Amino acid sequence: MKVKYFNKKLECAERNTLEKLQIDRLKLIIHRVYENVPFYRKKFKQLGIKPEDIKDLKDLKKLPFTVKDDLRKSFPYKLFATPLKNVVRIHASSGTTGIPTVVGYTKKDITLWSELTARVLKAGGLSCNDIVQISFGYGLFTGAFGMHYGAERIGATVIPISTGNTLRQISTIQNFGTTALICTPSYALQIYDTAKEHGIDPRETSLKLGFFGAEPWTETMRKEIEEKFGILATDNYGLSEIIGPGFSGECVYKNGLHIAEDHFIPEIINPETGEVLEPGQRGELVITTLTKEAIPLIRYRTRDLTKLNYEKCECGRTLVRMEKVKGRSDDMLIIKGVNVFPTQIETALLSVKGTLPYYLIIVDKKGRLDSLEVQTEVEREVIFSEEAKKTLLINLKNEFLKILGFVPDITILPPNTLKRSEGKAVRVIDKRQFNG
Ligand code: DLL
Repeated sequence: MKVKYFNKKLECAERNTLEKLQIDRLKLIIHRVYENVPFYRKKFKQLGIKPEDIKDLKDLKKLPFTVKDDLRKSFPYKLFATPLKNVVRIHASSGTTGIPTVVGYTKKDITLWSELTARVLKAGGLSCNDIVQISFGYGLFTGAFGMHYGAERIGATVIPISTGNTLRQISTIQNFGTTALICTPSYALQIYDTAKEHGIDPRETSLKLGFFGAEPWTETMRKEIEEKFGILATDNYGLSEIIGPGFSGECVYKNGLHIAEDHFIPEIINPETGEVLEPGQRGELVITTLTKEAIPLIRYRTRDLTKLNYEKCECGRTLVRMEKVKGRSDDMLIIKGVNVFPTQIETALLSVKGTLPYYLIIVDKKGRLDSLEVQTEVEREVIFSEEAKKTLLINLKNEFLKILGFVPDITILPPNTLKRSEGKAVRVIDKRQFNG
């Protein structure tokens, strides 16, 4: 397989070189937040920590966590470590609770961000010969702008089409000769379905690569997308609080997402106790930014669950790899005492022939017990055959038993019933707060 690097020296650095860089940068950033962000100064003082106390990477765990609520309470600019006159860009994520979290970038932050997205794009196979269609939404969301600057930095030809108008997405792929598609995995599926409805086979187009992310998606979903489009599909992870896409991404070997460790320190903690876990143990990802100017964050709790692998990758990169994110700790449902992640339901559904990759999970209360209903679209042929319906239901029940240990209520629906998403898909409706 052809391996490409954007910054080989750093992507393949020896671990001790990387760690030396990390500790030097950590010391600087700790001084900077202490001096410039009252929120951190107060927190450090409460814990009796002075910047000079941070001498080693091991000292990181002495530092306090930062959580999403700290950003909300600092709305809009109170966590910024630099005067607004130095901030050239604002992004925000809306979330579900109302107050958005606002983040800023200095000119240097934007240059760094472009380098980091250039790295993940190159790792996933992009080159200056590619024509890149960016079908993430341009706006306050970091997905489109982040990938846009990285693709330009590589010298690829960028089509900033944004999301939506799915038919136009397809004609653009055809007319402009798009070779790489960038969007959420759920939107990629919608592009596929719309193409098929219009008699176009995405496998026959010029597409070769897909860079997907911004929401959880399973290996089964990846396989489905790769087969449907005839492309190599890589996963990209990031969050606006930290920088956006570019934090980590898969290389062509698709075996974990390389984290840009020269700019971020990842830790994995037990989400209940906050204790730092050993490499290889799964828990909540915590990130410290080392070089961000506008809004540096110390030990930011992402709520995303993953584990870290420090082994050198087949691609030659030494940067630690994080496992594909299976979900957020706050996405976890507890049904009949069993922990369930939406991605487990996706794996079960897509393992059964006849289902379509569109589903909705409805959690409710029946009396005092929680109930789980899984609605899934199935192929048209299944809907019209009692026999096929029966077989599909038996197979689904077996898969659920194997993966979840119990069988939820299953509702099968004809194609095109569930609401489609152009950005992040909504997979779960929790009615418990209304009916509890
Ligand atoms: O989703 C940034 C991004 C854009 C990443 C484009 C990749 C590609 P936010 O809108 O702030 O930022 O949402 C961040 O989305 O904490 C995860 O829960 C989830 N998430 C992002 N990427 C992945 C992924 C962008 N590849 C939140 N797999 C994060 C699973 C993901 N979850």
